[in-house]
Amino acid sequence: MSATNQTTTAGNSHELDVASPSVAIPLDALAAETLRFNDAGDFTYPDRTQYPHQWNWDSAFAAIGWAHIDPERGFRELQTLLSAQDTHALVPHIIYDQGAVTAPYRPLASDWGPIICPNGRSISGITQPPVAGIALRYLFERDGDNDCVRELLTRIAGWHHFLLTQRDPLGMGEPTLIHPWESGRDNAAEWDGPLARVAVGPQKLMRGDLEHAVGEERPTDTDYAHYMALVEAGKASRWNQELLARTGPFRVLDPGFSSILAAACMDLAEVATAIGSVDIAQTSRAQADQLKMALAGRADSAGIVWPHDLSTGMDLRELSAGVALQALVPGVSRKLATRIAEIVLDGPLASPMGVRSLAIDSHMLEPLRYWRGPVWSNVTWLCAHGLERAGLHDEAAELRRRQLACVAHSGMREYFDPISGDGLGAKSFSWTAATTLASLHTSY
Ligand code: 2M8
Repeated sequence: MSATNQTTTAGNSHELDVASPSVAIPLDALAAETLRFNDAGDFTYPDRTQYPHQWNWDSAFAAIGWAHIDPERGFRELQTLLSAQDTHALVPHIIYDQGAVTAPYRPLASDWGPIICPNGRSISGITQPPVAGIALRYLFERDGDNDCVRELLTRIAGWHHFLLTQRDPLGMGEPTLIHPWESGRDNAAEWDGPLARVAVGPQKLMRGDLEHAVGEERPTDTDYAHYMALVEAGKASRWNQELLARTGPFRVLDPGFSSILAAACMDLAEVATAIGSVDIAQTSRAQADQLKMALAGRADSAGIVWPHDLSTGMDLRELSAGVALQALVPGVSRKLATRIAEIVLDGPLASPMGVRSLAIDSHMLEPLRYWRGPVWSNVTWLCAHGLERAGLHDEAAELRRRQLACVAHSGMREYFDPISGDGLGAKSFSWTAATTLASLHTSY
């Protein structure tokens, strides 16, 4: 650990570069400062240098963080995100910031083709884990009078409907993901097989990420060639979402994404009930039930649901963070929640720093490479959130303790070495800060 990264007690004091590297500040102040540092006014950059646009699930986590500093600002974050909804009701994974002045992020807005959302901003053609519904309830419980709740509710309900209709042409009961980026866990080991079958064209590979990050900690050139081939395929179809989900080159079910969606549907139902929006409450509750049944219907004998390749009909049996996120499914059985708690606290996904992105005994494990080894604060927080809701309070508290110990050790980094806890990737990362605030202020 470098001298500027030295910490004292977990949750108390820390030294980390946000603006000035040598100033020790308390963890909650550091987290708040990190969000403010990345604040673009109406949305929060994941990290203003490396990711100079608005990302979907990053914004939802940021809103959860803003709930502890400035709930009004949190609602505005969700409004900015949801106002970028396209004509399908898809909420895009990236909303480009025309004013971004740093080195160009790739893919460029133009790489997606001429897709512009109704409010004139350039967007990507794919989506990301629908954490926004979880964030809306989180904010609502802290500032229920906000005028924009009803509109946000309607927009998120529209997005969930899109995911469970156009993105489920085969009637699986879960959305089909058409790009690994949609899972948010870009280079997760489970996507290697389906990705390898995607034909790669002759396009010249342009990467912006390596200007900011070490190659060993990022997806490989081969990954990127496939990612860009999928962007080309989507563009060629004019982002025909139903067609891509039915016959596209990459089609998977992700228990992580589906479980987040199930939790978001139930959270939406709670908010809708509270404000008397009966139709959305009923529909959202039914969607949460549908997802729960669909997941249970393809569980193995221990109740674990695996990622699934719709092109081959085969499960992708990699024990990853996506599998652990099943803790979020509303009404998850005590038995399954306990099994997941064992896996993330003592088993193959356990680390003193939180939840590993890939099992310690996987032959694909690369402890420093992005989503195939390191610990991520947002995943650890989501798992704790699910276990808490499932009634496993001690286990949830232990996960939060590890999450906070990790950031106390290394600051608001993007991801962390699962053994040493040393920080990796971007240095001032918004969702690390946001989920730190959420865990510091937890009172269930
Ligand atoms: C990472 O993904 C982007 C592509 O969307 C990238 O690597 O450039 C992922 O960690 C994703 O989950 C996250 O939303 C995004 C911005 O933080 O970065």
